[in-house]
Amino acid sequence: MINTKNLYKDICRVLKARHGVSLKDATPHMLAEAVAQASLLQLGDDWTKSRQKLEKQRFAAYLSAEFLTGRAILNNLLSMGVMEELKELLAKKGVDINVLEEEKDPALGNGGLGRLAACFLDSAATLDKPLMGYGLKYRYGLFEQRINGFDQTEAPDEWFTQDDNWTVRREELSVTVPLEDGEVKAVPYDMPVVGYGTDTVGTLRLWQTESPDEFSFALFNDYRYDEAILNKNRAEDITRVLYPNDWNTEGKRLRLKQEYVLSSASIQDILRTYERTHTSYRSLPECAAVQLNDTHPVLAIPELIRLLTEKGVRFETACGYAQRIFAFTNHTVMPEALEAWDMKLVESVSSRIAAILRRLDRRSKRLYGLPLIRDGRVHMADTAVCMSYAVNGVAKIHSELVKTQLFPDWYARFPERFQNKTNGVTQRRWLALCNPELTKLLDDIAGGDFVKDLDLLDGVKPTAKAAKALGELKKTKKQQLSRWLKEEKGLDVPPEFAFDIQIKRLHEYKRQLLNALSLYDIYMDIKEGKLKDLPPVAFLFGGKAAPGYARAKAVIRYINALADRVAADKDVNRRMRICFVPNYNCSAAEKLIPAADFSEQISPAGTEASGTGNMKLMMNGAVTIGTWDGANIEIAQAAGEENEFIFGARIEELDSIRETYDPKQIYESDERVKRAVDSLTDAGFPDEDGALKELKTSLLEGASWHRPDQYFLLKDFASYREARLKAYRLYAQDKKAFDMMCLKNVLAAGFFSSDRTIRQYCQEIWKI
Ligand code: 26Q
Repeated sequence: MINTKNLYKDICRVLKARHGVSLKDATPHMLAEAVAQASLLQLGDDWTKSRQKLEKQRFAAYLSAEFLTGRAILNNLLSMGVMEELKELLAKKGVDINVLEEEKDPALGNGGLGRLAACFLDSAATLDKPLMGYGLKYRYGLFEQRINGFDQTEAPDEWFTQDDNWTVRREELSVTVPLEDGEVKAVPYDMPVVGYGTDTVGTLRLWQTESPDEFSFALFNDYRYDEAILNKNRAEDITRVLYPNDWNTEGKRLRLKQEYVLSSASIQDILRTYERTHTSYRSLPECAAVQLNDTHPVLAIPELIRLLTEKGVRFETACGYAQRIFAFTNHTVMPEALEAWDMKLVESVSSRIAAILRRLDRRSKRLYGLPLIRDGRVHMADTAVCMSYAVNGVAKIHSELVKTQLFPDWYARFPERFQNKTNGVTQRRWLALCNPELTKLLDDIAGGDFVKDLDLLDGVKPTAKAAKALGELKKTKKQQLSRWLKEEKGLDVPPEFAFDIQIKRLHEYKRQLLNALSLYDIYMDIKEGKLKDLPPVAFLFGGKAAPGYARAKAVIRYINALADRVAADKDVNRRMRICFVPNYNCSAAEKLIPAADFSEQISPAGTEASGTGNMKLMMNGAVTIGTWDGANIEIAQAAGEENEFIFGARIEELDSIRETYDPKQIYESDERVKRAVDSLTDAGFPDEDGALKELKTSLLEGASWHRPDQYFLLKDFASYREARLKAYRLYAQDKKAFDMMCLKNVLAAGFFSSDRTIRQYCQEIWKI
């Protein structure tokens, strides 16, 4: 356990040593740095011990191109169990601990998949499970989103120029990664993952690429400076920037290099650990499990085989080991998101890896009758399924789709490999850290340390008194959010409104456009004097569009244009408000989620693998307005269907109408639909490049690559309106009943702790 007074003393010492200032004169920036360094000092022994322990037993490695960790300082203070006492010690010197919120939020991930990886590390450390995270240390994280007029623009996010206080460079553990155009050096930077209420400190190891001979002396002495620089850049380019998931990475050589560096460096590291205590590779599968977070690190499979065969292991033996070491998680059913690399490209990055992939393809055809390479492209998901002992989806419905839609042939051959692991989220960050008010309430009514074990909420009686208290504290969280929106983003959102929130990456399948079109419909109704029984509602959106994704960007334009229209309309703006929160990220989520009354989870059935924002919102007492999709289903089942507002076509129905679906018919016959869809072109919203018009075309005519309205916005439009009106009316007419629904959601959130998910991975996949 960390002693707060010692930590405090170290903070003061670091400030003196590095800046020559005392606590009360430190800038927030100095303080952030000092807290990090003092924490690392205090955690040092525990961290070393945890690592030694991990290396002595069977462990699991979580390979992921993304770890969306969020801010570290306050989270780590919480996990170290020093938050309250340190807060008081600092306050005595006139320092508000909340100045540490100025820490920059490292955006080393796109969204759900990266955040899930971070939640998993937190849970594993808390449960004392030996799990090591392996990722990449991008110099630029996901771009910073700005709103210019109504449109998104992107700015680079250079996260660690100032705030890289938590990684420790481990020069001595550097490895060399062979690439076709020369070797690069991969240097690991370790980040501690502090378990909550335990001495375990896990490790997130992030690789950064550098030139193997930093100055390329030979070239330098030859006065060939530009060549020397070129080499340096060629290496450093690899981990320079995180790719946004626009799924248009066809032919992106640099992305493939990233994936290979992550794979190679991590596997080399794992083998090195193993070799310290073993002389043969026979027991490698008993010592390590390697979880592949989607296909991004799948080159780890041929890389392991390459390294083992180069050490003298027979090819077939190495394949057998791989098939007992690797496990694969799929995170999406979108066909366009399944990675398939051109073999010529692979060849140009690593001819050895290309050769092994071809051999694996022949082996797969021979043994299982199933190819891995088709039309000259290697299918990463097929490779993963072929070479793994376990394959899992991330929610019940999704794991069924993985079997029946994505890999039916593999499922027929290896049914025993296929599993489900419904996602979860860590209640440390997503409850204790972001919502201390609710945490306090639960302390009072649940007792026990549910921050450590969320299942303690299971048997708790939902009383009217607790429901009321929840309603009251939500008011506080809304006031805090409203203030933050004003101060940080310059946005006006009245805190006394109901808050309806949709926060997630912008994507057509997530249907932010359905939400916005439905808001246009509600807006026009209110303007016409209808819907007088609705409470005032603020509709908040947050999310980034991939820079090359024109339609997603058009949706942002439409939302902002509509927001502007509504705010300026005196007939309506006391009844509704629309607000697009720029630069949605982890820290914004921590503000938004505790203030939500309604959680928008409106993907068409069968498209959202799981969702995890839905869980965070539920845990904080929002009710779901959602479709029968992803983890929404399990959320509704856990909290009771009567405590959510479920709408829309189910998957069977969508499957049966897909071929004959005619959205134009709905457009022609439903006046509300027509009015809303026409607003894209006829409401006077600025649309110089015709992007809004193209949205309308995509709904009514389709495009060369898809049917009209491929995500069934018009199909679900009416039932969506009905569900949301019912939800808002309950809020207005029976706040007691509404608060009770919220409370029942909170109390049912135990299952959605990533602690439960990690326990299942440990028992059913990793055997640790
Ligand atoms: C791929 C190739 C090239 C460049 C980028 C990518 C790429 C990067 C990130 C592709 C996909 C992603 C991220 C996917 C993702 O976040 N999926 C979400 O995963 C969550 C955790 O399982 C689920 O809850 C969500 O339903 C799913 O959408």
